[in-house]
Amino acid sequence: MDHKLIRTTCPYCGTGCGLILKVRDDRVVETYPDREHPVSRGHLCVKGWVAHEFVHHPDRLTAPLVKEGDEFHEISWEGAIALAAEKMREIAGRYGGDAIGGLSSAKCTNEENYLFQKLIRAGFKANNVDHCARLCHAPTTVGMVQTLGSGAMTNSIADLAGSDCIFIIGSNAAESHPIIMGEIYKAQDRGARIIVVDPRRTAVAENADIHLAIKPGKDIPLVAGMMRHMVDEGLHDAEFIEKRVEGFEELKDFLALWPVEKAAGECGIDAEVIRNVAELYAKAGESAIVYCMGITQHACGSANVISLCDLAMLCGHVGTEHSGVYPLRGQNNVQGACDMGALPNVYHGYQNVADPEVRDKFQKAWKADLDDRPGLTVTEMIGKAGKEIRALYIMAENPAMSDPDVTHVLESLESLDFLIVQDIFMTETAKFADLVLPASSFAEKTGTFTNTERRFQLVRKAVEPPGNAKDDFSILCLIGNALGLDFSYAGPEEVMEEIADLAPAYGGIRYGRMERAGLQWPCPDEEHPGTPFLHEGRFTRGKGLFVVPEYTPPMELPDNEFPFYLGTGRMFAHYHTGTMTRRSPFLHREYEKAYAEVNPADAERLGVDEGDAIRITTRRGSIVTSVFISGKVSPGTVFVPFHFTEARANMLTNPVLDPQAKTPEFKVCAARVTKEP
Ligand SMILES: Nc1nc2c(c(=O)[nH]1)N[C@H]1C(S)=C(S)[C@@H](COP(=O)(O)OP(=O)(O)OC[C@H]3O[C@@H](n4cnc5c(=O)[nH]c(N)nc54)[C@H](O)[C@@H]3O)O[C@H]1N2
Ligand SMILES: Nc1nc2c(c(=O)[nH]1)N[C@H]1C(S)=C(S)[C@@H](COP(=O)(O)OP(=O)(O)OC[C@H]3O[C@@H](n4cnc5c(=O)[nH]c(N)nc54)[C@H](O)[C@@H]3O)O[C@H]1N2
Ligand code: SF4
Ligand SMILES: [Mo]
Repeated sequence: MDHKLIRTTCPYCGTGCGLILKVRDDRVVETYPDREHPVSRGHLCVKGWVAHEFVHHPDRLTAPLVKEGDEFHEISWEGAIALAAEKMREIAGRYGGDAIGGLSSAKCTNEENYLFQKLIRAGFKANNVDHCARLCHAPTTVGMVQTLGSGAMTNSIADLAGSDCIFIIGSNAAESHPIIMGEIYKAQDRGARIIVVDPRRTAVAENADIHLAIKPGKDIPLVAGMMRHMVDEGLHDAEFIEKRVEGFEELKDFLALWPVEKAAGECGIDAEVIRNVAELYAKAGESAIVYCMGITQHACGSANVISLCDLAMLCGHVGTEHSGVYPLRGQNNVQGACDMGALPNVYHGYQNVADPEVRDKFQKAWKADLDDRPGLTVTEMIGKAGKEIRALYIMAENPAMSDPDVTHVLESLESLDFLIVQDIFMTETAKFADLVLPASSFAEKTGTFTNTERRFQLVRKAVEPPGNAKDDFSILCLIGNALGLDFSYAGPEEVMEEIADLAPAYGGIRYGRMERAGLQWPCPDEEHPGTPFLHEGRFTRGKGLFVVPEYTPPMELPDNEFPFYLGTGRMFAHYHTGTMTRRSPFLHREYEKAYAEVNPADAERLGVDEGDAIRITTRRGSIVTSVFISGKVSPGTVFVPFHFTEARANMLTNPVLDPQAKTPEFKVCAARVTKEP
């Protein structure tokens, strides 16, 4: 045979499907599904089937680049590493270690994330390290930790197929998590009721038993109305609450403020419909809640998550095999990047930087002096760039496209004394860099990703990186050593041993145990089989806690000047800032150019046809894009995917943040739409 087959893990979304890469002459020529994979069992979505297509794209970065004037020039790796270390050391010497910020990455492996946060923390005695979870599921961590005690998905993906009722709110799983959607359809085939809450009539909504086309940002009134009806009618699980949850009196006081009719008025859903879905969810044998960015990307994102955890506990629908709360994690390794401490307030395993015992443990293990003050978040580092933050090291993130209000982001990147970008392509962000480091894609590295159900899985190297590119792990070791840290690891497996030794929840995670099906944490020791679902018999925090969700409507609503609701998000064929999927010929053919979904009635009023150019303007900026006439959006609403550089959705978005999680309100702002001549 002139080819080899390599089993690995999909680099796109947090489902973590199993891929088999077919390699010939050091090139990945095809991708197949892995029939024995515990999650995907022989299935892949369209992105997975062509996951190899961007790997050998001619645009791949192949040599380190340094900027001189406005131009990039190739330099040697020795020169690049020395420059990176020297600049960061010089800036830390002049302004203090907390003038250095690091953006780690949910696209990179656990081992790389662990090394990245160790490099920032031990190298500069600062905790300024964060990653794109801030723009995504940070409210999940805040909300779930307060109520249940753990910020992770309570159950496993396969458990969904056995649920009796699935309440999907703010998730377009049919496009964003198609393989998980498959499990939901299996449940529906068994007779489970599927309820969908989404302002858009997505494919998920289309196939549901009931679709609630809620007003954007009004989920708390809806859920409060449902809970009020349950308590009024005695549909709640009094025994479960008595035994396992505290704070019920406070929750009832809050529900007293939300009679069903009032909730209906606020969220735009009929009171009878609210009562009906409350009964379906409460009375079903085992009900699950599935949510995603429609819940978290709001100024009240954390409170939204809290209200969903309250709902699950009120009915005792958590802590069993087919119930639970499912935040669908986005990036391939966003669960892992959080678990590995690529966050400003915790080391890996969610060990608090401010806890003196924890700090002491890491100081000894890392032989370094560490800071006990939490660092800055992504949004704060970008906001303070050029001021408190003088240098940024960005590994595998593209904030020039993915952060809100990008006009300001570009100014921030411009004002830094030194910017290092480590990517596989020359991104919009890398164009601002002083130093660009060419890294490796998933197909060119070894390590682990952790999927949305807390499953550590192996990533296996199939081919060599192009040209002089190096894998992220090696680059981090070189920079770490140049900074005087002892980063002389033999390889990723040795780093996993350090990870396991320093965090109890991962104590039993070892490469040799993950060959077939990976391992789901908590997995405290080498005999432990891993944990498919959490909170059985006891919540991670002991008793569950009903927290009163603080409702705030969206910060910017349509008015005379900006009469449309603008929402942003995703579609099935493209991924985020498009660096990978837009370089995949197959996916590019599916959707070649930027567009905005416009309701037929609005299109007629604006006098535009399919494909016509329109200008969308908000208080932040304006873009020109093309019309996609679609009944998915209601009249008075436009939806813009954020995958397209030529019409950046984030020129438009409102940078207001959820006060607790610091996540931007990507899902709602006010816009004006006009026909372009
Ligand atoms: N094809 C593809 N798949 C992806 C990604 C990708 O870029 N492309 N990205 C991955 C990542 S990182 C993530 S985080 C996930 C995101 O996955 P999703 O969250 O499913 O994707 P979005 O399109 O951002 O938003 C989901 C839905 O929220 C709805 N929504 C907006 N506002 C509200 C509201 O106020 N209330 C309610 N109830 N719903 C609302 C929107 O109409 C939209 O249909 O997808 C992952 N998978
Ligand atoms: N308007 C709007 N904005 C949003 C959202 C929204 O719904 N609406 N969603 C937000 C969400 S949920 C998320 S998660 C963020 C995502 O925001 P980002 O993480 O900034 O977006 P990505 O395009 O995934 O960026 C990943 C980068 O890593 C590079 N890369 C891929 N693999 C590797 C690797 O192995 N090594 C290295 N070194 N580089 C690699 C890619 O080329 C790419 O440049 O966007 C957020 N922004
Ligand atoms: S569902 Fe996600 S992990 Fe699975 S093949 Fe598609 S993009 Fe990859
Ligand atoms: Mo995300």
